[in-house]
Amino acid sequence: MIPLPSLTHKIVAVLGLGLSGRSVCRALLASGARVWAWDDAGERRAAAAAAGVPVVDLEHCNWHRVDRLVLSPGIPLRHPKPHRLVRLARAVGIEICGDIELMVENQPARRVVGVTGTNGKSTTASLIAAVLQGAGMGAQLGGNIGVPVLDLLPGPEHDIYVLELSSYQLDLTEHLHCAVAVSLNITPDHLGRHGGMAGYVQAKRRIFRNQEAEDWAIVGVDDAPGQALYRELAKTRGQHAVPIAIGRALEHGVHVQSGRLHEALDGPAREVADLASCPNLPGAHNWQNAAAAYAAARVLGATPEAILPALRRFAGLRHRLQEVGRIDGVRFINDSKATNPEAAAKALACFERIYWIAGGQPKQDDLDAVLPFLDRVHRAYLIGEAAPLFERLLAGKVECVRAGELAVALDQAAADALADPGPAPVVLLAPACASFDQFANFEARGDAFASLVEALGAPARAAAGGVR
Ligand code: UMA
Repeated sequence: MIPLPSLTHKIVAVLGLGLSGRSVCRALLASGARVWAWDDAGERRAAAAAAGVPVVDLEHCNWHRVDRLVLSPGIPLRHPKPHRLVRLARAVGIEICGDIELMVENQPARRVVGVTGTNGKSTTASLIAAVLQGAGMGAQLGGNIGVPVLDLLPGPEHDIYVLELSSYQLDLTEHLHCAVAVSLNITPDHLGRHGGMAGYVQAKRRIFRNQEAEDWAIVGVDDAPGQALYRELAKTRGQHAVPIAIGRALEHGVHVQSGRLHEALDGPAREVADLASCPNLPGAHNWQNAAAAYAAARVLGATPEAILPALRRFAGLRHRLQEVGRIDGVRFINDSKATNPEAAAKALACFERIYWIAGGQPKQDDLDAVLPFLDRVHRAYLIGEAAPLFERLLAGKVECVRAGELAVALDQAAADALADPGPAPVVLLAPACASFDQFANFEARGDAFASLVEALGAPARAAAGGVR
C-alpha cells in the first residue's frame, strides 16, 4: 500500500466505495488522514462501516471542513451531469481528484508508464509489465486493470509503475507525469460520460500532459484521432514521439506487416520478430498491443533479445480471447471484454467459422465495425437488451437466433457448432455491449460463460474417463 503523507491529519471525503474507493480509504486511514466515506449504495456503506471505515453523510456534512474530495472513476465528474456531491464540493472550492493523483502526489520520483486507448490497454499494460520484468527491470502493474494504484508496493523505488489508465481516471488527474505514455487507439466509447467524442479524445490526451523532453509518447496511428494526436505531438516536440502502425510500413516508429514486427527507432526499418511465434497474441489488434509494448520497452532501454521471449511467453488475459474449453474439436472463446462493436470486430477477425454470441446493454445504435467480418459468422445468438436492435441491424446479413439469456445462447451455439462438419468451428462470446443489463460486470459475464462451458463439457469428460 502506498502511504499518503500529503494528507495526514487532513479531512478527506471519499465518494464511491468500490474497488478504488476502498483502496483509497485504506491508504488514507493508514496515513493518519480523517476519512469521511460515502457511497450512494446502502450496502456499500454498510460494508465499509463494518470494515471500520468512517461513513459520513456527505449530503449534509460541513463541506467547509473538507480538504479534498477523492472520487471513484465511475462517478460522473462533468457529464451527463456532475454528481450532486461533486457540485457541492465545487461550490466551496474543494479540490477533486482520483486515486492516481494521490499516488503521483506522494510518489513524485516514481517512473510511470501509462497506457490508454479504447481497446487493448489491459493487454498492452500487462505485456509491458511482463516484458520489463523479463528484461530484469522492476515493474508493477496496476490501475484500470483491476489493481487500484494505491494497492501497489511503495518500494523498491526503481520499480516502474505500469498503469492502465481509463478516460475516467485520466479526467481525474492533473499532475500525472508519464515517462512513457501510450495511446493505442481512439474510437467512440463512453461518449455519454465525456459529453461526446471531443470530450473523450480530450480525456485521453491528458496522458501526455506534463511530459518533458526526455519522455516518450507512443501513439497508435491507425485511426484519425490517433493520427491527429501524433502529428500534433511530433510537431510541438515537447517529448519524443513514436508512431505505431499495423498493416503499413513506417519510416520512423514500430510497425507490423503480415504479422512481422519491424522497428525503425534509430535507423532504417528492420524486421525483429514474426508475431506468429506468440501464440496468445493473435489478430491485428494484438499486433498493435505487441508493437506498443515493444516500443515502450525499447525506449526504456530493453533489448530486442530481452523483449521477444517475454512476448512469446505471454499467457493472455482472462475474458480477452480466452479459450475456456474445447469439446470435440469446437473451441469456446470468452471475449467478454469486447464491450463495444470495435472490440467485437477484432475478435471476429481472429476466426473463420464462428457461432457468435452477442448482445447485452448496447453502447451505440450501430454495428458498423463488425459488418466486414460477418461472412465468418455462421449464426448469431442474441442476448440481453440489445437483441431486438442487433436482430434489425443484422437482418439479411447473418442468421440470428433471439436467445435472450447467455445459457440459452450457449446451448444453441454449442449444438450448432458441434454439428458443423467444417474445420475448426468456434463458439465466440464477443458481446459488443456492456454487461450491466444481465451481469454485475464483464468479468461476471465471462465467468458465467466459462462455467456454462465447463458444465457442457462435463458429460464428455466423464465418458472419456475424466480425460479431456
Ligand atoms: N457510485 C456512487 N454513485 C454514483 C456512481 C457510483 O456512489 O453515482 C458507487 C457505486 O455504488 C460503487 C462505486 O461507486 O460502490 C463504484 O465505483 P467505480 O464505478 O469507480 O468502480 P470501482 O469499483 O472503484 O472500479 C474502478 C474502475 N471502474 C470504473 O472505472 C467504472 C475499474 O475499472 C478499475 O479496475 C478499478 O477502479 C481499480 O482502479 C473497470 C472498468 O469497467 C474495469 N473500467 C472502465 C472500462 O474499462 O471501460 C472505465
